[in-house]
Amino acid sequence: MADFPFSFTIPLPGAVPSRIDNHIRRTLSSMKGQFLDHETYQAMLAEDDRVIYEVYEIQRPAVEGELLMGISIVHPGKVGNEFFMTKGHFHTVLDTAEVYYCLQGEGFMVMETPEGETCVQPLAPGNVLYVPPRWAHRSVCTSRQADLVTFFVYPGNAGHDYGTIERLGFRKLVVEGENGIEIIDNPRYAHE
Ligand code: PAN
Ligand code: ZN
Repeated sequence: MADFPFSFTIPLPGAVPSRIDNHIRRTLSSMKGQFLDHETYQAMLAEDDRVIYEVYEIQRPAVEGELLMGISIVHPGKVGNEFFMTKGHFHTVLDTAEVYYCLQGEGFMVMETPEGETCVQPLAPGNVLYVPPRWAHRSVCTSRQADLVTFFVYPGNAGHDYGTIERLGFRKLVVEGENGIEIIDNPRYAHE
């Protein structure tokens, strides 16, 4: 029997969807090794295991033909000079794409391919970002006060490979430099 169509709303501001099947909260402790400044990371963690980002998932079967949707909310903040961000991942099925639609806040999507191409695109309300197949992606909130809120859609069979990024890091980082927001080469990037 075919599934029945459904709809839900994403009221703004706030963007907490009217339908939520799963709510994920990622805290500082789940980001071990991801931020450049390990010392500041440890010091912050000793004080408080704060929530860095949240995801509201609308669940569908994780199979080809389905589309998985949800809302991603990255909170404002920094570890040292580096802005709060998602863990980031490649899709396990590398040849799967994703669409992000920015609803609130400001930031960047940091992307790279396994071959080492990089691309960092700004996110602001109204921006639609197409992440092509093969590109790892991480969202970064650069606002001082506002959450970075995006709506995403990706193929049901995509899967998430977090291990590659946990091992290597991303080649580019988004930091607060002397002259404002800067995109820098990751000095800790671990070439394989
Ligand atoms: C998004 C991300 C979400 C959280 O749904 O999963 O923004 O980021 P991490 O998965 O890197 O923790 C997506 O890209 N799904 O494929
Ligand atoms: Zn993805």
